[in-house]
Amino acid sequence: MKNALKIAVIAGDGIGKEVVPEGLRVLDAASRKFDLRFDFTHLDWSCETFAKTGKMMPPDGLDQLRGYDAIFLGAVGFPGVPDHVSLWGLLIPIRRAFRQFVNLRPVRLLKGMDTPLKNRTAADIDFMIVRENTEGEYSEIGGRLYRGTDQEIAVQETVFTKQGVDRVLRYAFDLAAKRRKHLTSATKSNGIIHTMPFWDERFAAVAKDYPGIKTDQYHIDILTSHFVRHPDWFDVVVGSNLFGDILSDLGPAIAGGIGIAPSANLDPTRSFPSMFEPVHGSAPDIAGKNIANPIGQIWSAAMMLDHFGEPQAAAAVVAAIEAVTEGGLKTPDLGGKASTSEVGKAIAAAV
Ligand code: GGG
Repeated sequence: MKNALKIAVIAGDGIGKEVVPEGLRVLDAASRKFDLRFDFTHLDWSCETFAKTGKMMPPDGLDQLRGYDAIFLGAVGFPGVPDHVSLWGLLIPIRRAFRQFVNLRPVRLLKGMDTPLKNRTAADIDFMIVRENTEGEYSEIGGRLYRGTDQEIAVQETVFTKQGVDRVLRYAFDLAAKRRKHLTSATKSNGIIHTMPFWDERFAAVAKDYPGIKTDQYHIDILTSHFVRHPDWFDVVVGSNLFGDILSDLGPAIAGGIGIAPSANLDPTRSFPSMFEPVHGSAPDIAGKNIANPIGQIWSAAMMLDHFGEPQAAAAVVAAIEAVTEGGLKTPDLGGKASTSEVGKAIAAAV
């Protein structure tokens, strides 16, 4: 038997509390099948905690997380706590403190899933979005002046560093090298006059080290159109923090919806724990009804298994998801009637 992998579990808010147990159920099934051991520690860090303590996590929260092999997170945000408070109080500090500079978000039309795009099949929709995850447009630099007056000013600085841009570009090129050898860059260097031309310059410079990779770049506006009209053009797509965030909601929308979308916040150097979470948020409108789709969370668990060096277990979980969707057991967001726990149990059984 292998050593236990220590996983910090933060279910968070809203449907996070419903989909995380299904992710854990499937991880338990995978551990039995593949002789793995997981040691889960549940951390009750959420908007509820904020309401009680004024903080999303304890002051030593990041130090507590440092010793884990990974973090398995559900969703963050709930009415009553402003979204920027909940995000900057939990998710973003974790990504930054643990240098999770890659947010990897697969877009793939799984078996049994419908795409809203006419005449498209699984062969057309299979790409990876690499989102820069620690700088860019998500920056604390800026401020507000003259609040509440007619002269009120809000300023927000975007930060691109050579080190930060190059490392995420290199990750994307390396990933493309293992796939279909094609990398697309999301830019907006016509309108954003300083940071985006810099991003393009670095993309061209790093590309010189990867002569075997075909490259192209599109302004973000037309790129969104191409995702819909030509999803088959893409293999790996790399974008800044904001562009990657937007593209990775659009991508899943063509592959069955945001409820199935997984993500991995990776520190590729493995100096710190990486974090695995569905792309979706806490969805307060459907929270507490046992109808949320657990697939995004379960697929994120598969990405965590991959990160742990267990590709067979990861593939088995994805195959189990596909067996269940192909069998027609689906939550209401996919047009079905199944509950969150029914889908989770079926996927665990299929593993
Ligand atoms: N699954 C985590 C979650 O709640 N995400 C919602 C969200 O708004 N995330 C923002 C981000 O990924 O930057």
